[in-house]
Amino acid sequence: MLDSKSGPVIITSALPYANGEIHLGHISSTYLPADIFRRYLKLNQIEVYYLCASDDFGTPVLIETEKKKIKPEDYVKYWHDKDIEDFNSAGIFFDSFSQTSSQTNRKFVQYVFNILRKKDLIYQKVVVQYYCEKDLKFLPDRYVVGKCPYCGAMGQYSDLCEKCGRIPEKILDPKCAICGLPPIRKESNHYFFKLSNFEDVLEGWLNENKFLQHDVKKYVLNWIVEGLQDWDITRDIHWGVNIPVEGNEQKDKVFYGWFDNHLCYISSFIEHLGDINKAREKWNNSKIYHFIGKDIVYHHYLFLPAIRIGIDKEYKLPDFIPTRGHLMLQNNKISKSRNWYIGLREFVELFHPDYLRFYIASICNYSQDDTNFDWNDFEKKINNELIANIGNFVNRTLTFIKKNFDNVIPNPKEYDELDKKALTEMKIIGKTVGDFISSNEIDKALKGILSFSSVFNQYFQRKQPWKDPEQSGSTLYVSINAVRSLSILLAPFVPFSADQIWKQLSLEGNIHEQDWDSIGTILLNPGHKLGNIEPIFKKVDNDKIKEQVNKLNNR
Ligand code: B3M
Ligand code: ZN
Repeated sequence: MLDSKSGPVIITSALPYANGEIHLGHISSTYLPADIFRRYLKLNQIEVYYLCASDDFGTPVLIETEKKKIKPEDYVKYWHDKDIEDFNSAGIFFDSFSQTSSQTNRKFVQYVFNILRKKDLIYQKVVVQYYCEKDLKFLPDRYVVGKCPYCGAMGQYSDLCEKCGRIPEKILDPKCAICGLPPIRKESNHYFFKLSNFEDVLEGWLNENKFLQHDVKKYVLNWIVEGLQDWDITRDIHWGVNIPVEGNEQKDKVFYGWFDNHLCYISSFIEHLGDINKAREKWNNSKIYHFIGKDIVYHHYLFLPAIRIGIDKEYKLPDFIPTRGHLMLQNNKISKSRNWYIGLREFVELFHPDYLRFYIASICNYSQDDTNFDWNDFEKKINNELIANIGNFVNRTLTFIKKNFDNVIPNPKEYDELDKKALTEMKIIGKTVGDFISSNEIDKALKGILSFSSVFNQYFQRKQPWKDPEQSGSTLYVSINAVRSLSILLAPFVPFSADQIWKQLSLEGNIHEQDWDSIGTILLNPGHKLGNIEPIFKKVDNDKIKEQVNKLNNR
């Protein structure tokens, strides 16, 4: 169990490629779960750092900038800045959102490479690569398109078939992605990282670490049994971190994006603290969480730990790698190229960001299983759960006090059995929900909050305060305190609305700086005057939902 005595926590989310907008798939697989966790830790007075960055390198960025005739630096900066804006609009805030192309990261990557090289974990090998004789360049990864050898789909990248999701061993009928001519094969000298040296130590680490998800661990261990291949960590392009080899500028060869991007988790922390020694010490005294989607398990469970072990654990390995499945959209795989996705920005312009957070949290299970965004289910969950359950309890309590007690919390009378039972519920709910958030089960945590709220709706219903308002002091006193508890419980999930409840309660301070432990305590006293009362939530309109479904179907 985490508490303020267990030391700092560092959270990272997979770095988004600086090559397109953030969509709901991203939010569901890593950013929202991580943000909810961060907010919860803050409410528990735990020192927490949420780090992320734009993933600036790689061939897709370069191809786009060549097409658009703009500088890669400008292009990635545009996406970097836009990502921050989009995340913030959904209530997702980072302590640091850097760039893999930052000077700090470049320097750190070269530093790590030099250590690995000294330790003989790097070697050079000549590989045969595609080369375009018209464009005079090597054509790594996405620079080659062709026919997928598995499903026969045309126009697929040499490093990924978007149709069947497989990685072609050798693409058929290859063409240069820039000019369309067939490339030739040409030799190039590359650097390799000896991942194969690490089979035993990785196996040991995976077996020892009891916090990693079992289902993921199982198939990663299987990969080790099948044997790990050394990694080609260089590419023949000019956009990336330069390879620091003495007397050899290597201008046309840079590190592969997957060599440098995960190192940015660490370098962004160094940059954030502004002092490498402090950063190293704090990193090593923290619990480390890397939140990821299931498609980058290989990189995070094998490659990343191997490199950290390779530099003698100068920076400790992750304690947790919360790994989630994909978000489907209306039961179909999200795909940007097929235009089957919903952008984050697009969504928050249509509906309140808390609706998105609530809905995603409610369907976001802590496993490899995919989950599904469905517009009708969204409407149902928001209207029937967030509004008819939570919103109803909050609003009926507040309006009752406004109407019958001139907006002032009444004095309780002697408690009856129902009051006492309700107060007991209040005492235990913080721990129930908190335990679920701690173990990353945000969907279950949210269910706990909903059942708390529905218990209080029933309580209110059974007490029938409207029958004799003058005698209803206890009911309203207990209920209004439950509203306060509810607002803190909700703060990690629907931060904007929780803040609104807090304001209507006319409570002092920032709700996001309250104490989670206070959820079980009666802190609102008789005589306290409430603020301006109005409904927190607005129902989702069915016509608006139909419009969205139609829009998707006509894409
Ligand atoms: N930029 C995005 C992805 O493959 C990739 C993550 C990097 S995390 C170090 O999901
Ligand atoms: Zn070409």
